[in-house]
Amino acid sequence: MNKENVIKAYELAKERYAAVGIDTDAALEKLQGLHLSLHCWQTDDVAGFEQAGDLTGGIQATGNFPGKARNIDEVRADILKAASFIPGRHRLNLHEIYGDFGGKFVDRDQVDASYFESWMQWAEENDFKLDFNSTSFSHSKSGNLTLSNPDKGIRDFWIEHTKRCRAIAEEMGRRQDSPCVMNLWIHDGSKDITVNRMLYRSLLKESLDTIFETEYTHMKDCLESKVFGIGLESYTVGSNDFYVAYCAQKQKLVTLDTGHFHPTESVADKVSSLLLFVPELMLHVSRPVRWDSDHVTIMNDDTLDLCKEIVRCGAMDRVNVGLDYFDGSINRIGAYVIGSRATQKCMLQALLEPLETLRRYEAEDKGFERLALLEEAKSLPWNAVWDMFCLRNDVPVGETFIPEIQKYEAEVTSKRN
Ligand code: RNT
Ligand code: ZN
Repeated sequence: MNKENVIKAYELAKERYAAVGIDTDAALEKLQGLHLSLHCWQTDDVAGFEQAGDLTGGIQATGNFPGKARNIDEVRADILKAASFIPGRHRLNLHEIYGDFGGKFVDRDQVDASYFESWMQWAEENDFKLDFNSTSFSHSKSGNLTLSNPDKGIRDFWIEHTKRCRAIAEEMGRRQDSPCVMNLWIHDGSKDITVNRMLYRSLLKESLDTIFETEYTHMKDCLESKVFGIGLESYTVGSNDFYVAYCAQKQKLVTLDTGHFHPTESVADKVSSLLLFVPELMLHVSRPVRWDSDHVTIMNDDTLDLCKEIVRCGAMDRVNVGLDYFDGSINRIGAYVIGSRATQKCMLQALLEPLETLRRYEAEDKGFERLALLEEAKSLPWNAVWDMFCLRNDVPVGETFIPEIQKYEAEVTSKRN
């Protein structure tokens, strides 16, 4: 990509945006402050390093594109490779099953921060902040119910696991001098009609109350709902209503996974409502397609609307933006980069919106003018601003990352078996 042309195009775009009252340099600075939480599980289809077993718990990765990461070194190498094509500095979102267990089996109720020591060091060396997730799936005690299981033994096992995960997150947050956001998603649900909706939900509430007894200062808890899981289609214990109410009452963060709602439901619309009642949000930006909630994020209306709402609410500092998709059918590092850059592109467009003028039109009841500017804003030269962002961050501009990823595939990932 010709550097001079990128700069020239940016100067023109800057002028064009100034005409609608937008300072592109200010927008770029704000975009620089967006630190995506990259989901480590995109590197290996949510396999982790605990033991070789099937992915269970209502989630599934399809596709068998060769070259997925097989161990901790490969996961780390792939993350660094992906990050080298994503402008800006980012966070890494770890799942408990990605601990450094040194080849031995460490059960989930035995895990502690020592198994994440090497991750914390790695993160520091590579300028990543860590986020964390407890893991309820892919375990012999996962079944259909974990924290809401009527069997006290099983419930206590998962309570212990989750408590330990919070302690790990606290340690990560303390060490990195930035709160570690810990997400709790459990798959608990039922394939067919249940006559015990209240029982399981009251057990989940009780388990959560126990888990949250310890107050921490370096970590933040967030809770993720889901509309249904694969094989658990009729009932989800941790539904949207359940967690929205719980988080509002306990002042916890709500996680919005964009793949976890009814197809016509707007996730963007939830931002302003929730932020009036809960301290912050965590996002799992994804792309639902039919039954799958985890296709690679792209720059579509859903993601654009979501980013616009965050900016319109003035809430960039109250929304933690993470990604959550796993597509095993294409180059995984490429997928990582596509979704990350798409999310950033959407946020950039949100930051370039001529909001002041739009709001003035609205206040003056000028409906035509508002709609006209919204429409025209769609074709303002945001892409030139995006290219400049890539250039300034020293990452490939435009599609030039494609051959780079092909090269890594030829030299590294295709050699894995
Ligand atoms: C599953 C949830 C959850 C998982 C990760 C692996 O539907 O979205 O966030 O994707 O915890
Ligand atoms: Zn998710």
